[in-house]
Amino acid sequence: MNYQSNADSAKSAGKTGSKNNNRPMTGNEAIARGAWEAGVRVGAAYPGTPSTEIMENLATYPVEDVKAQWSTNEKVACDVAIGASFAGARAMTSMKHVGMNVASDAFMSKTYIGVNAGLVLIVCDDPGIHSSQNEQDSRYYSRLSMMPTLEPSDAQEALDFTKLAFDLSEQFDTPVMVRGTTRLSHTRSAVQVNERNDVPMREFVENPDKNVMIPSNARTGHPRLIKREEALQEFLNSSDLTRLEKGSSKIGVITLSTAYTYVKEVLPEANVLKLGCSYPLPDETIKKFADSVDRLFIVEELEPIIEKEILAMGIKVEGKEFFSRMGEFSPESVRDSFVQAGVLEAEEDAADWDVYAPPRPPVLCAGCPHISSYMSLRGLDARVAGDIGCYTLAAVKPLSSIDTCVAMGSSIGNAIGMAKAGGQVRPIVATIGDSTMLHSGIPPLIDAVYNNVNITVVLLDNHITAMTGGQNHAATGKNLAGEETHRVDFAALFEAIGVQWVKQVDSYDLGAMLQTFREATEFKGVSVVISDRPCVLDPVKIRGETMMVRSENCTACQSCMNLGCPAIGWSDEWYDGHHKVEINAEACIGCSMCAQVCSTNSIVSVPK
Ligand SMILES: Cc1ncc(C[n+]2csc(CCOP(=O)(O)OP(=O)(O)O)c2C)c(N)n1
Repeated sequence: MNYQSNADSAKSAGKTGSKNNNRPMTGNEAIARGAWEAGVRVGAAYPGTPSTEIMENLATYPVEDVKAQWSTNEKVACDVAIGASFAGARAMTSMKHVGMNVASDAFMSKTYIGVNAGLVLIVCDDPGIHSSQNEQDSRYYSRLSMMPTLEPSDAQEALDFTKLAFDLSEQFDTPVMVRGTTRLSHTRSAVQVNERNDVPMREFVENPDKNVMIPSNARTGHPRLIKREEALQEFLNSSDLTRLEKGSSKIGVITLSTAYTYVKEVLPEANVLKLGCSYPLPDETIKKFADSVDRLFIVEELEPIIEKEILAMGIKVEGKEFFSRMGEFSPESVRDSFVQAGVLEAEEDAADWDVYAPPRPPVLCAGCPHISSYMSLRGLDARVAGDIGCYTLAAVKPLSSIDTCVAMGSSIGNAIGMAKAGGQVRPIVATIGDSTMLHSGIPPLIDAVYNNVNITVVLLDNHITAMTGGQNHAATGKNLAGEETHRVDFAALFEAIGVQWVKQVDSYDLGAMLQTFREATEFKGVSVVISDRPCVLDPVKIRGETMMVRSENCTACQSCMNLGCPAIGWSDEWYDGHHKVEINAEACIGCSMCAQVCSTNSIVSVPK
């Protein structure tokens, strides 16, 4: 099958515009483009690095072509795409790797059902853990759900494979996964674009035996899955998705994804079998390739998934004994591994690439409203179950005020468990951001009320999904397109759940915060404090009066340093053997929290 065939039947001009159809695109932009060219009509996602820009980009295409939306979490997004496919529209959902865990309940059954219109699930893994809570390899989900998985190696393939995924989905009656990684998502390269293939809507197919997953139907669905795997394997053995690049027969390398580009750079002469699909595997092609080389390697990032499957075919292959199971590959690391394997000679003056940028600790922004919440919790000596968002940075110095953080939405459940376990002398507090609360904080909050535990929940409401770059959510009053929509009223929601004690407080008022936390933790039952201030970056750019230090008054007590505000630094002046402090006027946003904690009233607004 030629995976560029969609271009031939393109109809509408849409965003193509100029005659030169080459343009620089990141992998994420190319995925959105590929989906649009494939005639996708509905897209839904929850943000997560490195996948976020896929849905943001899809939303830039004409709304008459495609309706793109933020959903409250990945499971909802996946269900929205599934619903659209049932209704006859080509549909897509995108997520980061841990989003797969959230969505998995839906797609684990959907693979049994199959599709009506094409259904594509994009997942972006994060080898090297640049911005995640773990390094899981989503290809295990391909096996678990038996969902065919395409793995592009550059932005051009990101576009082509996404388009192809819709065709395969309909041809083989299955959702199809396209798996990328951080490097693919965020690397820009030239991409040939084409016009949209406005694939017509299909009729809704009334077929409860196939579409309703009750046990009797699931029992017939399972053998369908196994047959489909065989059919896909047959297809892949003759498809140009599996590409042989002939070279010396001494070394054969099976590789895929961005690892392929590193192999080509490091071993340009090698015999390479490039896989476009990592599940199922083109078994016959692999066997023939293995027979044609003296020594066979598999170069795959993260887990030895393909390696084990090749070994299970009875083929001798070398892999993870030389190529790490952890972290992100690079041309340098792949070269080093081939040196270790004795394939390449070590280069004496190999590189100057052990020149690294000095490490910089992650910090919250100057004036970040999360700072005061954690300062106040420190004042209370609370046991803090944290969650995932910008505020997780309060776990590190100087705030050092989060005790645990597991996964999105875990904080409240973890706090319930701590309370149920007993033996805790400190007040038990769960801290959770507004986007995370909507994502997966509501069911555990209901659980807390239902099971009548003594915990305090602090909703860190900065009115945005800050961690992933400032996306709207159901409590911002705006949708993905930036249009006005209903805004969830948190206080009303908590009261409806049955929380008896709810108070909102301005995050910049440290005294009020501390007092409110004290009252909340003294309450017997579930209490919720809404710490309320918009993020300093979004949606409103806050700027109060810039602060300065009256150096003559500063006694270098360091109280302001406890905020961890990046606008505050050491000055060249000293008091009693300690550095005094100064404020960088460019970075200061005038939140005044430093003035509130200053023990000598040395911090004041810059006189006008
Ligand atoms: C299951 C899952 N989905 C998505 C993400 C990516 N992510 C991390 S935190 C976060 C939301 C942060 O927003 P919020 O809770 O409002 O806190 P803020 O960053 O604004 O302080 C997202 C989307 C993730 N880590 N895990």
